[in-house]
Amino acid sequence: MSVLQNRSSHLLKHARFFNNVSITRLISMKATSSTEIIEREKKVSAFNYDPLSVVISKGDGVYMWDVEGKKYFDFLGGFATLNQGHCHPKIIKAMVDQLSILHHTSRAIHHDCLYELNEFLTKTFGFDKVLNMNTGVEGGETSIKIARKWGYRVKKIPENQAQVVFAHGNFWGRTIAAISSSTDPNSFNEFGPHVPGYQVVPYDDLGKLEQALRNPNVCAFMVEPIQGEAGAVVPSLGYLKGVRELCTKYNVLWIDDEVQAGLGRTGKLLAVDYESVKPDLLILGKALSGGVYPISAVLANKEIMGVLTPGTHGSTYGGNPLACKIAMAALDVIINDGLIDNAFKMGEIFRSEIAKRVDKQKLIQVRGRGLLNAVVLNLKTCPETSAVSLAIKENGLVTKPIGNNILRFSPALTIKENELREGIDIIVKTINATSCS
Ligand code: IF1
Repeated sequence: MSVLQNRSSHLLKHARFFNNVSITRLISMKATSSTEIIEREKKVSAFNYDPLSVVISKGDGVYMWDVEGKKYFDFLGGFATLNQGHCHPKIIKAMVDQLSILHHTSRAIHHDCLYELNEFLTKTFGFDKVLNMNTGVEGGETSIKIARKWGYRVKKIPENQAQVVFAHGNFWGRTIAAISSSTDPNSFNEFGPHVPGYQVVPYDDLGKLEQALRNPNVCAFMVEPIQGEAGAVVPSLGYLKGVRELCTKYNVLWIDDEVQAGLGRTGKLLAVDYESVKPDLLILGKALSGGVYPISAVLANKEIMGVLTPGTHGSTYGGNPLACKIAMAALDVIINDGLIDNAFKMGEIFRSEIAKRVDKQKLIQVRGRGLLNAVVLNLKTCPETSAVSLAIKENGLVTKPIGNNILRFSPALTIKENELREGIDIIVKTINATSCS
């Protein structure tokens, strides 16, 4: 049977199905249990995730409820987007108010919300210009395009010879450009050919970085100030200062990926603030919207951002009025509601309690800054983290493993001390009760 005949018979089958079952009746065949929802979701969804077996139907602050009404602490935080917690009233209000006024125009015309957000962003982070995008990975792609164009126009790198350096263990998204720099086979396997002009050096190794930056064709070094996906890997004190010095010395743009570590997550406004250094390009995402809507941004000074001229970059939704209002509210909550200091204080408690109370035979390391933390388990005495995170979920706390022996914890920065201690109790008791059967 030809492809066309095959396609039409498929459509016919579906048409017959739809004739008998109206869309509303289809939707009204609502699932009522987690098991049924998971089953039905699996049937019609790509298997690019293997989610924890919990079906959430409500979130509020640091809490979530599943379809059976069971309450959980959310220590996953929507992949560290929910710095402000679920359904923060200020952010929801900003979104709802704007939604019925103007939610999209495209950047082919001006609207009355972008100037406010970008004035606030440039003032808050100390850069001249903002380029508004949607997802974190678009922020990374945008930064690499700017860096390459700057390389050709300003550093006079020969056309198509520009090199971008990345750190081993980097993760900045799932596009072809992003996975081309990945050192995780799960991310890059069988997606080749990969983007050329990339080089990877060890993380937290200034010697190896300097060797790479000596190449006159290097236009940029893109790095996370704390590696999120690698499991909250904190570099040695002085690394970020060293990155700044080497990038200045070799006329290389430092792209600081703060999509996960930024916006208060590590107990500072930006993770680079721990060493009081400033990158050349800053990427923000995730909590820039409080997990309400995809919003990202790239910040840079005009001599760098100025290489982009009309028509050389863009996005359908980037900088839309709804996103601007949401981002303003999200930033207001982070900066004015004490979330940054709270993240610092709660992080200190989290790491010291875990280090003190988890069975020494089971714990290899607890690491992180602020409320971006990871617990590294000893697989000689502990089951794999997929089983541990399931047991922790049964005890009322949701988080997600990274690999087979790391648990990452990124609760809302609004968490109160008593809530944090309750969550720590669940984590400690569950890990200590596990056995390597
Ligand atoms: C997945 C991790 C978290 C990021 C950094 C850019 C991006 C991310 C430092 C891209 C995205 C997400 C993607 C998600 C898993 C999740 C993640 F485990 F992969 F690392 F949060 F920890 N820079 N991270 O962490 O942002 O385009 O997704 O908006 O792809 O499975 P995005």
